[in-house]
Amino acid sequence: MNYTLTKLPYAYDALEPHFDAKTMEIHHSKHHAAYTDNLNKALNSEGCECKCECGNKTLLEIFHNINEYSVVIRNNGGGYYNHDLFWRILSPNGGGKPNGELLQAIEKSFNSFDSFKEQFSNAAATRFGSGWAWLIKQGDKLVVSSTPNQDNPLMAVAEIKGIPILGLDVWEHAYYLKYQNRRPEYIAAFWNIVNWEEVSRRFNEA
Ligand code: MN3
Repeated sequence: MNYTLTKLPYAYDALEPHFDAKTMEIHHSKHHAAYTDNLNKALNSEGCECKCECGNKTLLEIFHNINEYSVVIRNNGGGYYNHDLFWRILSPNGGGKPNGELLQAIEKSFNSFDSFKEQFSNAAATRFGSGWAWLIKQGDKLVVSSTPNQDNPLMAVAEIKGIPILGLDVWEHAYYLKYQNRRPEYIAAFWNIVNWEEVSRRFNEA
């Protein structure tokens, strides 16, 4: 089994001025590419021999039993999956608010779209060091959470588990070239390029 680097559905400079082209290029062609290669190498070398036969399992099954796998598979499997989600929930035509069932679910779980945004932004700003902020589906409910490193809410080790429908990478590699230490500015810029159509699709599928 081999995972393939996600093809971006837009050009590297398409998310300017919010996410700059150079950061997008390095983030996708270097960071995401490395997670992809290292995941494939780990699955091919340790996967087939290990007791859990991880080489034959899907990433979701691996995440569900992540304690049985190596740290290399945890970090690179998460890195592969998280960035694949991240690129898809961004769009040069994004921003604004979701509508329909997703908006209703957000309002039901957080009282208002603005209080959801505030809670998510706060989770992203206060995640210490490297990690991700998430909007996840837990049954009928939507919940905001964050995870360290390349962990995600699908992993058995996550403090708060659920199906991620929106994620924000808060590793410094995601923003340092343009925003340096100003993570809150990067988070504020993110809202201008969220692809709510894709988030709604994931919400309906979850
Ligand atoms: Mn990243």
